Amino acid sequence: MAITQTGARLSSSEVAPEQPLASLADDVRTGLLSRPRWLSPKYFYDDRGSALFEAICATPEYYPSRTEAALLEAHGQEIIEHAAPDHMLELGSGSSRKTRHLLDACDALDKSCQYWPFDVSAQMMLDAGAQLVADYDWLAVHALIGDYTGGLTNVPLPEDGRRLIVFLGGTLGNFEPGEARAMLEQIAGLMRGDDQLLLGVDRVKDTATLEAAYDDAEGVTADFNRNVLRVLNRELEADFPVDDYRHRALFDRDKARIEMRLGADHAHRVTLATLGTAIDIDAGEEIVTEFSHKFTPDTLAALLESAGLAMDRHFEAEGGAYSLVLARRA
Ligand code: AVJ
Repeated sequence: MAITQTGARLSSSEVAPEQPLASLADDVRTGLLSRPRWLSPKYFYDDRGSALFEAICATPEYYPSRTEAALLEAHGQEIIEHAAPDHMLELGSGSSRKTRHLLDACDALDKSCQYWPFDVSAQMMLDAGAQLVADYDWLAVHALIGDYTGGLTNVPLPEDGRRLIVFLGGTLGNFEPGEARAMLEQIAGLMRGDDQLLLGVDRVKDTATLEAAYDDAEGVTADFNRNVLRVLNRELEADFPVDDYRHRALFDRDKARIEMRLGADHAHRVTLATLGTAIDIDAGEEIVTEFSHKFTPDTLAALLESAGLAMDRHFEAEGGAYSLVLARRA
């Protein structure tokens, strides 16, 4: 595996998936020909989508990101004292903005460690990594470029040293229950005796608060949602009439999840030139674009247990609005 040394304490390498990942074309063919039609939320995140997500985090309605950041700031030292990591592997690290609370805690406790961000967006990781090694003179950053949903067995963590696996942002919530369990089992596979998982998940709460968080008044989330159609128009030479699509976010209390959908009021045909196919969308028909599962303390503990993990610490936001947990191998 080729390691690119970008600076004394900054390197990057590609992590191959365990098995070939479905391509955009494969996923779209499968999803759009299904009923109900669906598209994978991972295709939201081109540069425009990533910028829109950052803007969502700044809306008054979308509380998860800032609530999690406040928990990390409040409990950072306790987390680092408990986990005492030599290596911190973060799945879906993005801008690593929230990770700084953990690195600040390492700094305050004079506990150095090595940081292994794992993300598809190489440039964002390298830019963030360069800033991190500049700001923390004891830190080494090894950027891992790849899609962590492709499996973790090729992650090149050294055998020695305690590991803290960091999985924040409520992203586990985007996985359907079976997939979430499989993802946690993959993570458990990287954990030995003293290793820990730091997991951030959103909590079940009143429907109005949840639906507002996924349908802000300014319309940023609506734009973020429609962005997946722009990605398909660009990448698959499709001709979705993007602005004709209406955004909807519904909380399904039985399934404890937010469902984001896109629907057009008029019937129309969409050609996907790259796939050599066309689909006829009925008036009012909706495409499911994201699930965001919410947890209770019980459903969270049950999910962890099903993956061979046990909760060590549970940091809850006021009113149980958000959960940050430290878990070990059971
Ligand atoms: C970054 C995936 C956790 O599901 O809450 C934000 C993405 N979707 N607004 C989430 C998202 C709509 C977010 N995650």
